[in-house]
Amino acid sequence: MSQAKRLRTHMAETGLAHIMATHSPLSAILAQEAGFDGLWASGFELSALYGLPDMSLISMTQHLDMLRSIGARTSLPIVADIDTGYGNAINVIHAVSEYERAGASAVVIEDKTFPKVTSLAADGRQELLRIDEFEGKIRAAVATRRDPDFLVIARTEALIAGLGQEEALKRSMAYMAAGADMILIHSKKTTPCEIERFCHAWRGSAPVAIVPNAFPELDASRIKALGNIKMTIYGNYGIRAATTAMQNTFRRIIADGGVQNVHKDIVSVDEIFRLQNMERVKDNEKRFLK
Ligand code: SPV
Ligand code: MG
Repeated sequence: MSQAKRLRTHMAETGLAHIMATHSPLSAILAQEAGFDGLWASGFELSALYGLPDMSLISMTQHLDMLRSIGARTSLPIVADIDTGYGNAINVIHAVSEYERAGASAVVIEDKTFPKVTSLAADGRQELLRIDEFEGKIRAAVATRRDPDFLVIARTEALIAGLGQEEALKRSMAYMAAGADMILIHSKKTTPCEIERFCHAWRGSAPVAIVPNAFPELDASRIKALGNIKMTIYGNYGIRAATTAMQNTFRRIIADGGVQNVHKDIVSVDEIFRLQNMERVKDNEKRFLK
């Protein structure tokens, strides 16, 4: 069974896939060990890893390299955040074929113009494509995938752009008709009201995906109660958690004048060895080094 099929089956059987954002193979290993159903190859997280804003500055090659490295060390389905698809429908054809070959189980393509601006920025420049142009990008993605279970997820930024619910519903319906398997609806309101309203009004047969970054109170039980959300993506929690841990540790080392206090509060080197699979290296040394 392909990873994509596994992801579809999981959503059908459990009603909700919990997808954790990753920016590195290590963060992906930790997400898998924690019990998530899949991994989000997040543009925001990878941009932040490079110390850059999430504004189409990271190249497709950089993102693909990271996705391949993540896939090499984990066995969960990967949902690739391909932003605007790196250009027009022709670029989408190239991107989908590369991401599927690299091991992704799904792509999320958003209906913003290239270069995009991160969705959650206050007063961000949020320009949307014409609906028919984005429909072409969705049709191109669907026509390109080789595995019929590979998910093409259309993300509308209509609410992010302040265009309102009617525009979000109209766009979502058009993208579903163009062949999208799911609709990702995003909002930067600090309460889930916009998302809940959208879900109540959504009449399409395509299930919904969300990224509850700005409204963390929308937990799994509240999501399931809405009925049509089948995927929740924890969009920037990995990089924020890593940043919190490093900020605290690094500041303490400076404040304490050494590592004498922090070393008790961080994982041991043995734990890193475990995550690096050093045991296998030891076995191989015994087998092959003479
Ligand atoms: C990402 O994680 O890159 C996303 C989610 O697209 S958000 O940053 O909330 O737009
Ligand atoms: Mg993104």
